[in-house]
This record gives sequence, C-alpha cells and structure tokens, in this order.
Amino acid sequence: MSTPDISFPPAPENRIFSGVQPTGNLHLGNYLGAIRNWARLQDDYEGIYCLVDMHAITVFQDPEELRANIREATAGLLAAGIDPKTSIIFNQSQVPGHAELAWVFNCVARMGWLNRMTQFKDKAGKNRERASVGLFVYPNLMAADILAYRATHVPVGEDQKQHLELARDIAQKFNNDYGVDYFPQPEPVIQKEAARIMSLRDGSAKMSKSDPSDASRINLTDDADAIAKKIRKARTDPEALPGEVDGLAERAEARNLVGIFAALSDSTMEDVCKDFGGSSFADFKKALTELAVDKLSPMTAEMVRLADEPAYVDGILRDGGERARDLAAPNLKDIYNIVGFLQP
Ligand code: AQP
Repeated sequence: MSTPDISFPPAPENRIFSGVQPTGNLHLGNYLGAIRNWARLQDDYEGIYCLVDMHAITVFQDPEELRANIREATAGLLAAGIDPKTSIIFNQSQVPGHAELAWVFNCVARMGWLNRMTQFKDKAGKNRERASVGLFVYPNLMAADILAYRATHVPVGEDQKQHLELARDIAQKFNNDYGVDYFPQPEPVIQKEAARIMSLRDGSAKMSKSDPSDASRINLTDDADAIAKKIRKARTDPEALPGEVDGLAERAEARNLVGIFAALSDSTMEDVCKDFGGSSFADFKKALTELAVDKLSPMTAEMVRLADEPAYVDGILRDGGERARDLAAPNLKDIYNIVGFLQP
C-alpha cells in the first residue's frame, strides 16, 4: 500500500474533548467525576464539551424527553462554570463528522476488541441479543467524538478508561493501516479523588442516571431538603469512621461517603479520616450534608434559572455546533482522502 500523497496540518497540542449523555438526572458522579473537572481545565486547554445525544439513543429515548434533557444537561454544564465563550458546548448530532468518522472506525475496530468492553456487558446484561447494535459499537462512536477533533486529552471518569484505551487502539491501527501519522494518541485526564462515585444505596454499583432508585444518587437539580434526606438515608455500616483510609477497606458505602466529602472539599480521603476518625456516621452525615448543600445549591439555582431560558440555551448550542463543525469538517476531508474516498 502506498502512503497517500497528501499533507495535513499538525494535530493541535492541548485540545480536550469530553461528553456526557443527555439522559436526564445529571448527578453528583457526573459532576465530581467529569463536569467539574471540565470547568477547571478550560483555562489550560481548548475545551470541546459535548452533549452526546447520538450515544443516548443507543437505549431508546422518548424524543420530547431527549430534547428537554439536552437543554437541562447544557444548563448543568453552564452552571458548573463552563464558559461557552472560551469552550465549545454543543450537542453531538449537530456535527455530521461524528457519525461519518464512526463508520470509518466501525471498519477499523475489530469485533474482538468490542467484545471485551465491560460497559456493553453491564448495560446489555443478560439480554445481549436484544441490545441495540449501536450500544455494541458505542466505543467506536466515542473514538470518533474525540478523534474528529484530533483531541489530545480526554477527561473521563474511571469507568470510561477502557473506552479511551480502545480509542487509542483505533487511532494507532488507523495510522498503521494507512501509513500515516494523522491521529494523536489521546491521553486520559483522571483525577484521583472522585474518580468513581458509587450509589448511595449500594457501594458496589456506580452512581448512575439510569438507576431506577432516585435515592441512589444526588441529582444536580435536587434541593437542600432532598440532598439532606438522601444523605441521611445513605447506606453505611454501624462502625464509627476510621482515623486512617486503610480502615475503609471492605467498607464500600463508608468509603464512598468519605470519597464524596474529600472531593467536595477539595481535600483527600486521608485528611477526611484524620478530621472525622472516631465520629459516628450520624455526625459525619450532618457535616457532609452541610458541605454538599453549600457546594451544590448555587449550581442548582442556576440550573433552575436556565430552565426558564430555553432560547438562550439553544443559542449556546447553535453557536457551539457551528464552531465544532468548523473544526471537524476539514479533518473529515483529510480522513476521507487518507482512506481513499474520491472527493470530486
Ligand atoms: N458514578 C460516577 N462517578 C464518577 N464519574 C462518573 N461519570 C458517570 N458516572 C460517574 C462520568 O460522567 C461522564 C459522563 O457520563 P455519561 O453520562 O456519558 O455516561 P455514563 O458513564 O454511562 O453515566 P451514567 O450516569 O451511568 O449514565 P447512564 O445511567 O445513562 O449509563 C463520564 O466521563 C463518566 O465517566
């Protein structure tokens, strides 16, 4: 195979891409594990932040609810401090390059690679035969989301690490197959604390939008009373808090609450154990409630305000969509050329 006789601009140096599914119930895990970090990174990186509506429909979504959830999630990103002038905020379906590149990647990725994805196994459950094909190839679309912009960094939660590794494998295989050095190897940006927030009802399951129990998560739209009630009812064990993190081994629920406290207070689990070692969970939960309400209520208030401003939110998405299309379109042209698609 001959190397294509075309030149292309170098990949950007500090470009971040990340996304969240607009499937309703944006929660504390999404915030601490992802969105808060996006807002913090926007000064050092060119941020492209996406409401991944095409990923959302891998599981059926009611169209009216999906539209409302896209607006609500956009409000969540804005309320968390992402500046739409500095960063790009848009919904995925506005940029055809995502779907176009995903098709190319469907032809690059191997069945064996996708068969190993644990999230598909978790989400498809026992009913694998009835899962959508989209759910199976979800990681290829995620690779396309990142690489359509030749993004260099991806802030993801711990749970998305395997998908990011797949995106790196796809980038590498594409470059090898076509004899080019086109795609960068996107690097994860993972924070230590809050990498994975677990359900308040079950320390072995991650906090998730689709958990049928609302008590399992703190939604970003929950008011102070709801937050207090959920923390009060959060599962723990009868023992007091340990003075050292090692004392949290085998105590998944306790560990989760300590992790949430550490993340919300920008400290470490070690420090939280030092401060609260010997306290009962009843006392610790009071302190956690105070902290959570203090940190989350300004965001909730802003989300409530933006819920009354749909035209403003739509304007942000429209502007972001245009800017994202302008970045992706020339890359897709390069990619189609590399692949050998005749573009007369
Ligand atoms: N529990 C979590 N702890 C830390 N980070 C989390 N993220 C999600 N849950 C947690 C991070 O949030 C970003 C956006 O996630 P997503 O909505 O695109 O997909 P998801 O991981 O499938 O989230 P959910 O809440 O579990 O949604 P459903 O129930 O719809 O599947 C990602 O960076 C993710 O790591």
